[in-house]
Amino acid sequence: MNNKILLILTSALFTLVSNTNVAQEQLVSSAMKRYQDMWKSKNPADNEFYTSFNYQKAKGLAYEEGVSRRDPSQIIKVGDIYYVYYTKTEKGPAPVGYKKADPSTNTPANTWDLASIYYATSKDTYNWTEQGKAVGLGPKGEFDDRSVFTPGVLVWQGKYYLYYQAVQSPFNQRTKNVIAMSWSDSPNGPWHRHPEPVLTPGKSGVWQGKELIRSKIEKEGAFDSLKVHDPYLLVKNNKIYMYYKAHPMGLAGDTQLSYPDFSGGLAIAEHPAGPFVKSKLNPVLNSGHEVVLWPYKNGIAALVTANGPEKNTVQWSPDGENFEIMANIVLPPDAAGPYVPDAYTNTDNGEGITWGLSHIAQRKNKPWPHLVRFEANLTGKKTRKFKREN
Ligand code: AAL
Repeated sequence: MNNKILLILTSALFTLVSNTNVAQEQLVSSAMKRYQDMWKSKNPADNEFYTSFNYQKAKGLAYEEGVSRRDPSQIIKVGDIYYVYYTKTEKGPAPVGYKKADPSTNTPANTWDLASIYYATSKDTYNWTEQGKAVGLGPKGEFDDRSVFTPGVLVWQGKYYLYYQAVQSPFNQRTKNVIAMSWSDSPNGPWHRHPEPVLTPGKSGVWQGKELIRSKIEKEGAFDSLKVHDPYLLVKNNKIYMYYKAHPMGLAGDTQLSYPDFSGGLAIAEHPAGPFVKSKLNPVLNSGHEVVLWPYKNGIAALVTANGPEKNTVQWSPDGENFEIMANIVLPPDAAGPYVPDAYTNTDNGEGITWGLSHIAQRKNKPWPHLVRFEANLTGKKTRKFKREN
């Protein structure tokens, strides 16, 4: 082989090899690019924000015909006793929807209408004893005369605070609700009703027409112009952080809205009675349903479920206001109330969560919501006992 041929062959080989390299570089799918660039931990099992969920019966709070038990609060531990607060309706007729729920017939519109807040205790976290009513309806004509439900609990300077949704009659699709509060010296009550709401919906939009339909608006309002739901309390920066679920007037599916149908708001106070000042960055979560958060390391983690483009994710934020998706999860608990050991300790090294109670919403053959126990591992510590991969 003369030198010229050798040169041609070598350069052809070089071109082939470099073209193959270029081709290989280009042959990266979007999924692989995300895998390489985005996922800090490539194996879900090594991602501290990833968990699967196990479910067990919550004895004493399980299915009961005619009775709705739902939306458990975070669980607190006082001495060696665990406490949970939740929405309960007394044994009665099945819900009939907003249109037929005439206040004079005492027929509920849904499984959280005409409800009160009850509480239960447990020593072993599996067997629960319902202790009775914590907070009932307010006087007729007041902001809480129709239903009080979805409690969140706060322990602050030796006192106990329950925050909850309160609805005044009549209850229909356009009813705006408030967040109310009652306090006590003991987790067992008696509870003292704070005379005014502590949080109200944001700047109003303008409804269209007189028909009581939530989707019809002429002008949109704030992200929380219709509902402030599911208060959830943590202590950060020595302040009371109240997260809540928000709905705007109108529905994003029907109108061009600037805000999601379901989002998460934050309001911060220095005292349990407020004033609660809404974050300028609201909404701080663009998806989710019942709001579930816990201190984790030097920030706050959130379980985002059920609704919105980022449903079924665990998110984390260093400041409690700017959340990022950290893991995708499946079969998360509905309306979880986790046991958060350091919810109110102002920690900057949050330890995470391992269990709690959640609800099973109404099903066709089992129309009454009830509570179940769940387990997770969102502590960053791997255990052999708990499987972290599905
Ligand atoms: C819940 C909460 C609110 C809703 C309904 C009862 O889980 O998000 O309270 O209104 O569902």
